[in-house]
Amino acid sequence: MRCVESPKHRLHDPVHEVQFGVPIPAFEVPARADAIRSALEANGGFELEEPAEHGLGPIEAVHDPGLIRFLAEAWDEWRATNEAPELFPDSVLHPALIEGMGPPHEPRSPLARAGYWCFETMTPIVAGSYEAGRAAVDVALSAADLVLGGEPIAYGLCRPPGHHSPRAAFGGYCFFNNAAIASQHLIDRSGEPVAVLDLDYHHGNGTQQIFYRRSDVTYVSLHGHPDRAFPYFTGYEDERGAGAGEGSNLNLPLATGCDDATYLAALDRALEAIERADPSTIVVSLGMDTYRDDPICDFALTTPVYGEIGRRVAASGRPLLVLQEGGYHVPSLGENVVTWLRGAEGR
Ligand code: SP5
Ligand code: ZN
Repeated sequence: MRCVESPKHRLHDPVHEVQFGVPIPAFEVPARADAIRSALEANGGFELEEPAEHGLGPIEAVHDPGLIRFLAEAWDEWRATNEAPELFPDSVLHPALIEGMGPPHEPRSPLARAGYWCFETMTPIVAGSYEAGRAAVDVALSAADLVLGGEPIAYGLCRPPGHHSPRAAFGGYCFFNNAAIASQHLIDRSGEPVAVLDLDYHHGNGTQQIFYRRSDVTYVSLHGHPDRAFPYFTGYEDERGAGAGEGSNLNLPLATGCDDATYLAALDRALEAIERADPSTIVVSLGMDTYRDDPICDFALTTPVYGEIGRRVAASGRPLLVLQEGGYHVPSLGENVVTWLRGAEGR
């Protein structure tokens, strides 16, 4: 199987995130992608290649130009007046602040701008965040090109992840929405509809938002129920899409402790919905934070079930573009990803 990876992910090396109001060690760290890469190399059945640069065009096709500009400028602007090694917002633009009013002004200071574009306190901008985020997009697009070129399956080792970033904001450890950008690229090149199957523990609020009113991308997600799980405000079953996208969004929120059998039953429902949508390609947002030992999540999946999940997804017979999202138990990441991909390849 051909896989795309960029060493530039290491340029995004955050030290902290803020949870429960205090700085704690960052979970979304370079060691995650390094562990997956090592496991792919050690296995022998995977060919690793570096991405080709695709420029800003595919990102501009999905994201607000102001968001892209901010991410490109933020670190240098912050550095000009601050010594702190990470930029976190301290005030974010709550929608009620401007209820009944016109569009807000984008602030000038980097701190205030961070609160204009970021929706939480877990995704610091550090010196290399933008370059790493751009490389993750190129990884996703290069893997998409492999599928467009006829590969039945390709894997993009994206880091930082992407599925929490909507059109005009970032957060949840994500900068650019790699899966959404790759999905749009597939549509632009093929003219055919796609489905995104989001298997990260967290609801992919960003991907859902980007395609909510469109019928050419079906979004289907299995995730921790928002009554307890980040991103808290989306992921409910009654979010079914709107306008032209009515019925093309399916959320399957799951309870604490979700085990292999419960997960596979929900996966079958997800796959039935995808069959009905009849997409030309399935883009898989693959999070390994559903694993039983994940430090910030509460599902109970075991390593062997990832092989079965890969098999069932591949049984659709459609080309698969598999893109890495979350997963924070570093020691198990490599084996779990390899097990998933081997299952999908039928070996
Ligand atoms: C891509 C991705 O997986 N992003 C996830 C971002 C989740 N950030 C942490 C959310 C807060 C979790 N609180 C955990 C409590 C553990 N007992
Ligand atoms: Zn996640």
